[in-house]
Amino acid sequence: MNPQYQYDIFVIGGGSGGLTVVDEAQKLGKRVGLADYIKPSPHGTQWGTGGTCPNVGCIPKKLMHMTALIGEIRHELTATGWQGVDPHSKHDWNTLVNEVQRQIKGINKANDDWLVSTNGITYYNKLGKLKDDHTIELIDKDGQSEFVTAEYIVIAVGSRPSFPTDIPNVKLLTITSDDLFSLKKAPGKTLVVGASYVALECAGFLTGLGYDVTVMVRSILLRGFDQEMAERIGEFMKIQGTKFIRGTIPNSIEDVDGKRLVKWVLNGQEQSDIFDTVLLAIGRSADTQNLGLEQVGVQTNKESGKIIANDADSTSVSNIFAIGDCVQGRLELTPTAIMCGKRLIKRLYCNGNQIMEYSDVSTTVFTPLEYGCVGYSEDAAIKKFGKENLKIFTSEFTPLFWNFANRKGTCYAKLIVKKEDDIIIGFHYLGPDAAEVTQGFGVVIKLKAKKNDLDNVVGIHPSVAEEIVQMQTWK
Ligand code: FAD
Ligand code: NA7
Repeated sequence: MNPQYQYDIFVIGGGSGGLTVVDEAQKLGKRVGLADYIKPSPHGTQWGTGGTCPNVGCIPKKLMHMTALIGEIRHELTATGWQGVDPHSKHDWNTLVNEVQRQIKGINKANDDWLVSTNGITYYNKLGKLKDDHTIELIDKDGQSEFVTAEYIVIAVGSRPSFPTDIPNVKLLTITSDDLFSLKKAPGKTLVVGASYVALECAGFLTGLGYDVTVMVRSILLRGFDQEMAERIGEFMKIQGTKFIRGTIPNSIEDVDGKRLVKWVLNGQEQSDIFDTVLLAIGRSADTQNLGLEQVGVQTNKESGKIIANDADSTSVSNIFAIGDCVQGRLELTPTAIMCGKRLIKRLYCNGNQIMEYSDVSTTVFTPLEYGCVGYSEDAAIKKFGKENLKIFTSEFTPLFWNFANRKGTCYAKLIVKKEDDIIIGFHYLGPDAAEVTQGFGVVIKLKAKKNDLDNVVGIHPSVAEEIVQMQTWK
């Protein structure tokens, strides 16, 4: 303990990464300070403790996705003799929002209780700003400031939805994921702008809940993901009723009697349509403005505003660290922010030497047909190793229970294997319960398993995951 400072470690931002740092440090008896403050969205949406994941990210997203999947099962219920189920029954948005918000409030309360009752943690519901390399200014909602000092400072301020700069009033004419999960009025006919993770997930569950949904795609679906899988996701979403406009972006968005008139140009022709809601999901920017970074000498990427940190999470100022979504080049995922925070504390206080590894991280896109993957995409593997040096195994299949109500579409799995040593470097699965299936195979890939190892595994029958240990056909 360095008596020169009030805190051994002070964390700015109480999301997935920041709360982990706080927890790990307090368990070691450190004097820990935390500032967490939520700036409202342009529509005034605000939320409680825990950061993006439980309030406006993973948790409400997954709850709404699950709700859409439950709706899909109405058809199987009817087909298998369950009485009193109407496969065409309508969904009530407000009931869902209330339930989602009830669950979120439960998480907020657990966080609040823990923050105020745990010895060693001092929690400030205030905006943090660096004053010098050991001093943080804390500003409350009325603009009143106080100053605290710390030996180490960890910045974990996350990211917020981006907005286009060339559409007047865009922030008030559109909503983002910051507003969607607590939206008071059903979204109705919705245009989703963007074609990545958040856009496709939201479009998928809104379609599943019965809304008329169009996705406006600037270029490709799911940049950075395996493109064959991405196109298959798009095809499945189309079968479910989501519409796609590809190769354009909105030119203008106007208010017409409370609705949104959106205009765009496609193949040289101006087109337009009226929507009840425009949901922007065009990426996220680091929440680093007004953090005093420049003044203290913490370097950022000029374009993204994200903080530049090395493998050991150290910024250009040696006692200031940065973790999670606000760091340039990191995967924007909750479990990576959490593991990064754990390892940082181990290195700072427990002679740990493990840095966070971002390769071979399993992830799942919760589109109506879920997509889980780990390792190389086919495109990236070909670029790195050459097509002639790879074996790409694929399997197209239909889950047994889909036959009850003749669900349309197919599932698909892919393994990318190096010919040289038979090691599996890419796993891709598009089908039910992708997160559950992929988590296990994530371990397999991390341990550098060979295709031959999978060939020697006895499958579980009947299951969808058995498809993966039975793949014999390669492209
Ligand atoms: P955050 O969780 O964003 O926390 C940062 C905190 O710092 C916030 O509370 C913020 O208000 C606060 N803050 C900001 N500036 C200041 C300041 N100056 N002073 C004080 N406090 C400040 N990840 C997954 O792994 N799985 C998913 O399924 C998934 N789904 C997602 C769905 C959506 C719609 C979104 C938006 C994200 C999703 N993510 C998902 C990503 C995941 O939520 C983030 O990667 C994760 O929350 C990042 O954690 P963090 O600690 O870096 O930041
Ligand atoms: P991403 O993954 O950064 O994707 C942004 C998407 O928005 C992508 O499809 C972009 O198309 C598109 N985009 C970007 N700018 C525009 C404009 N101006 N107009 C229209 N479309 C645009 O962001 P997400 O929000 O999906 O996800 C961020 C993270 O949050 C993700 O990693 C999850 O962990 C949670 P492009 O391919 O660049 O043409």
